[in-house]
Amino acid sequence: MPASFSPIFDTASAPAAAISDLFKIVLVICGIILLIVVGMVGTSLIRFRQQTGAAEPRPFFGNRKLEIIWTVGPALIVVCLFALTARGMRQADPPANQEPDLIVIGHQWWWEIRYPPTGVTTANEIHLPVGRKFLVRLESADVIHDFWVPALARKMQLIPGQTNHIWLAADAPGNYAGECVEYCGVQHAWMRFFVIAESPEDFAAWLHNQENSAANPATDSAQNGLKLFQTLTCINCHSLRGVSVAANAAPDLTHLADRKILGAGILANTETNLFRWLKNPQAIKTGCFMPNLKLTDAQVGALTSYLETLK
Ligand code: HEC
Ligand SMILES: [Cu+2]
Repeated sequence: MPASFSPIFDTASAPAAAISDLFKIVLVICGIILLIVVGMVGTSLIRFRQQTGAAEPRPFFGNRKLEIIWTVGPALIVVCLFALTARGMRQADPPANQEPDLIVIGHQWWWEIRYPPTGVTTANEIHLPVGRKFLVRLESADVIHDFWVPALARKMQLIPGQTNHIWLAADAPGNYAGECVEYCGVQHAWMRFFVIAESPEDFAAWLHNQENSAANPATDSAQNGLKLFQTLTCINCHSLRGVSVAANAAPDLTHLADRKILGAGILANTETNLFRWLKNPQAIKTGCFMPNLKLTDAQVGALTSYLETLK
């Protein structure tokens, strides 16, 4: 896989840093409170334990000084945490009613990624220019999913019939791992994606290439593959811009060979793995919504050689 899972301590954007700071501060405050409570309980246990022959200890009620301390102290802590939370929310929540730079649609069990002004559609891989804040609109095609790139942004649910928004930005180039964090069915664990943050020039070049229609098949085998693609029901589910448009029931394959992963992270996108996937996706991602089409090795070979040309 292109990158390892980023813990939330290793952030690369202002909103993620604000959330991470809040988490660390809460952790420290709670740690201190835990030590105080455990320390006092421990001390009481030892100091006031039963002494042989001693009388019952004298109970006492009320202590204004202590009561003020334990009321005002926690109230101040809560006010500080509230302020830090408000700061985190302001950093992480974009204004409503603005045109999004990016639309992410959750499907069982993959991510549809759209760049609205351009018509570019891809899957399981978000490209992002370093240093720019992208407004992301989140939608769901079926059940509730949850979008999370720990190093870059807050978590946000994708809810059927509703749109949610977040900021997505990266301060440094890199591959940032993301995943679905709301149980959404049998292959929830394999609903992963990557945010690829790159220089504005590289991003522009990538986007420009994505705007192209699917490459024309150059070899006989690829030509044969395209024919099979059009006759073996693939086109009912998958779009190939320039060839045919489906209802987005499945990942857009126009530039499949340019992507790093297959099946939302379950396989690296290599020729061998693509062959294995087409031969029987159910053996690889059991329960996913691509059926085993029981293709022959020759058919799979031709399809693979065609799809491998879709850079
Ligand atoms: C009934 C709909 C359906 C049909 C028909 C179908 N697929 Fe799929 N395909 C899917 C779905 C859904 C996925 C995503 C699976 C997942 O990751 O959970 C997928 C995934 C893929 C992927 C991996 C894409 C990626 O970015 O991860 C490839 C490649 C692919 N299909 C090729 C084909 C080819 C070639 C055919 C025809 C032989 C075909 N599919 C027929 C629904 C379909
Ligand atoms: Cu999920």
